[in-house]
This record gives sequence, structure tokens and C-alpha cells, in this order.
Amino acid sequence: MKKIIGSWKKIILVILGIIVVGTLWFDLYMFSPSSLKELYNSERASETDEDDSLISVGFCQVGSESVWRTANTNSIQNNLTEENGFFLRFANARQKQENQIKTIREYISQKVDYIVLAPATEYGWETVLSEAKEAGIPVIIVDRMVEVKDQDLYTAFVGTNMYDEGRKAGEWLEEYCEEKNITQDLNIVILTGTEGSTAEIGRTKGFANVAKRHREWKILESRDGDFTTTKGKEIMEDYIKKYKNIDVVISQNDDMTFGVIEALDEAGITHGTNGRVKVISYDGSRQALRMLRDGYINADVECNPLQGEYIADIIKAHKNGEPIEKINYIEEKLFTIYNVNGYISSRTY
Ligand code: GZL
Repeated sequence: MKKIIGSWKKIILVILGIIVVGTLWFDLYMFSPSSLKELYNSERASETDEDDSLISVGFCQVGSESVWRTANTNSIQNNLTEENGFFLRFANARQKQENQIKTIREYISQKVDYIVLAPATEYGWETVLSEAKEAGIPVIIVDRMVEVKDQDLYTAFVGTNMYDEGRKAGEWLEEYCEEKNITQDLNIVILTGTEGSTAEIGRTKGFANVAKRHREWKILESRDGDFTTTKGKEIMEDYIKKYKNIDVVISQNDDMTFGVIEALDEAGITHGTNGRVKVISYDGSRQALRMLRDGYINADVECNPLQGEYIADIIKAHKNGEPIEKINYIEEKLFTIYNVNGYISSRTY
């Protein structure tokens, strides 16, 4: 009996303690010019107390899913600096369009001068881009494209031609088959990037348009690896279980390719220059170019993430009322065992 009373006393004491501390904190924050409230307000003020001489830009990035994405983010953050005349806000959407839409609305309420959007997927932008237009905020689309009826919903696009990238992958395979005099059926599996993204749409269409010239090219299956190494490995492990005679893997970014190589190695399947399975990748990251040089993969279609300088120049030109191009593609190439050595040391990502 004594024990029960003792534990009740302890519980009551704890509850009383919580009430006392809570009351004190509430008074401290609400009714006295406390450092807490001033600190909160001063921090808020500094966030919004921008230097008017700077061009304020709200950058809405897809996520941080790949080496390419990190390089793209760094390029934009390293060029839209205060020294270069910008005040940059940044948000990582974790590859979710709904997060990007929320962020754009925040930028509109913060009255930024420009919005830079790297759209996770192509569709579903009409409403929020119309809100930005109504607010008089120009939108620069970067990396991937938006599918909108009213082309005035964005001021300019800076990125790469993903359809061309797919075509280059297909044409490399055509040339390889001619060089090796391969005429028999070719069993191909594909790992695509995030479904509905321009990279997935363009690379898939570009490759498919070459593939339809070859009845002997059999595309066994195509699955969405969301541009990540983890999903790339999972899908390739499943492909290996399902198909015993894969000849070619098309992987729509280097990060998924890293997963593909892991799965092939663990299954004891050779790959690359002298291997059984030929691997074609996209992006052209340093790590992948080293794998190409060492014969682990066969070709890598460059997709250039270094877009920051182009974006900074376009925003400044637009702000100064100078004419700007609506669509701005960045130069890129195809890497093979024959040319890769000249590019690895200078690769910044
Ligand atoms: C392509 C870009 C793709 C890259 C991936 O422009 O959108 O997204 O190929 C990245 O590495 O995740």
C-alpha cells in the first residue's frame, strides 16, 4: 500500500514541475521584451531584410538523388552568389512535385525577383506557374522541361537535349553492332529515370526511334529506377533472375549504372568492353568515366549539369531588358573508350 502512495506522489510532483516550467517559459516568451522573441523576430527580419541592389532568386531544385544533381545544385549556388549580384533562396523537393509547388508559392509570397525551377516531372505546372505570372515573377526552367499550353508561363529554358541523348545511345549501339558484325537478335533491358521527367521521356523516345530501325533488337523490359543506385541495383538483380540472356543494358543515369554493375558483379556476369553484357549509361560523371576507361561499361552519354553560369547570364540580361533566347541547350558529347581519357582529369563532378 505504502509503495502505491509513494509512486502517486512522484507522478503528482512530476506533473506540477511540468506546469511550473511551462508557465515560466510562456511568460518569458510572451510578456517580456525577451531575447527569445527579439531573436525570433530579428532572425525573421534578416531573412526578409534583403539588400535591394541584389537580384533575389528562388531556386526550386528536384532533389539530391544523384551525383549529377549535386553538381547541378553546386553550379547554380556557385554562380548565383552575392558577389555576382544575387540573393539566392534554395529548396530541395526530394523529387516530389507537390513540394516544388509549395516552394514556388512561398517564393511568390516572399516576392522574389525570379524563380528558377528544375521540374521533377513535365506535367501539372499550369496553375502554379500562372500564379507566378500573375505575381509578375519571371520563371526560368532549368534541366528538365515543363509541358504547358501557354509558353509565356516561363521566360526561358536552360538545359540539355534529352531526346538527342537517347538518339546518341541508340546510334552508338548501331555502330557497335556494325563494327562487331552482330546481326543476331540482341536482348536489351532498360532502366529509365523518374517516370514523366524530361530525362526519362527524351532518352526513352530518342533511343526507341533508333531501335525501331532494328527488328533484331528485342527490348525485353523497361522499368523506372528513379535515378538512384539502390533502385538500379534492385531492378538489375530482378532482371538477372528473370532473363538468362541479356546482351545490353541501357541505364538512364550513372547512379543507376553503379547499381547495375554491382548486381552484375555479384551474379558473376561479365560486362563492358570485353564482357558479355554491354552497358550504356548517361550523365558522364567522373566515377562513370573511370569505369568506361577501365572497360567496365561501354559508352556514356554526357548530360551537362554545369548550368549555373548560363542561368546567371540569362537572368541579368533579362533584368537589363536585353533580348534572350527562349530555349538554351548546353553542349554535350558521347564518351567511349576511344575518347574518354582526355576528359577524366578535368571532370569537376
Ligand atoms: C538530366 C537530369 C537527370 C540526370 C540524373 O538532365 O534531370 O536527373 O540524368 C538526375 O542523374 O537525377
